[in-house]
Amino acid sequence: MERTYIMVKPDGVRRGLTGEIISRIERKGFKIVAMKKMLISQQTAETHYGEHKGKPFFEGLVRFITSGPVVAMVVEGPQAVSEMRRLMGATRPWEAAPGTIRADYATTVDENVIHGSDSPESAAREIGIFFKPEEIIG
Ligand code: IDP
Repeated sequence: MERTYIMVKPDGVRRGLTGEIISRIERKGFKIVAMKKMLISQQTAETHYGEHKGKPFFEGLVRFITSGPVVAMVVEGPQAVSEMRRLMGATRPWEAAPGTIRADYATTVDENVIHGSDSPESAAREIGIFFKPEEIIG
């Protein structure tokens, strides 16, 4: 069993796609072991996206992810990290495989609906940023 950090980004929440995304995760057979709607602070956004600091899109990315509520989740299942990346599709929606969340619901790289950890190490780090251990109910 593996856990990954998944987040419906502000564009997904604004567009009413939260239910659709939860539904896809559940239909796949994965378990949502923690979930909350929240506003991300500037500081948390900069920590979460720390690896992109200094890149030209960093400031815009932080502004976007703090622009409205997100729905943060911990998703559990076999190979959850790589399988959720596969369900999400590529970062650039026009490169995402048909039938993936980003291919079906996004058109631009800066507003691409969903975040998912890219490795088990990132997952552990990101889950720790957004959830207290007691908020995770297995
Ligand atoms: P990921 O979300 O698929 O893991 P990352 O490369 O980790 O992709 O980038 C994090 C987020 O930063 C992306 O989801 C996207 O919203 C944003 N991003 C990445 N590259 C660009 C870019 O070239 N322009 C604008 N935003 C970008």
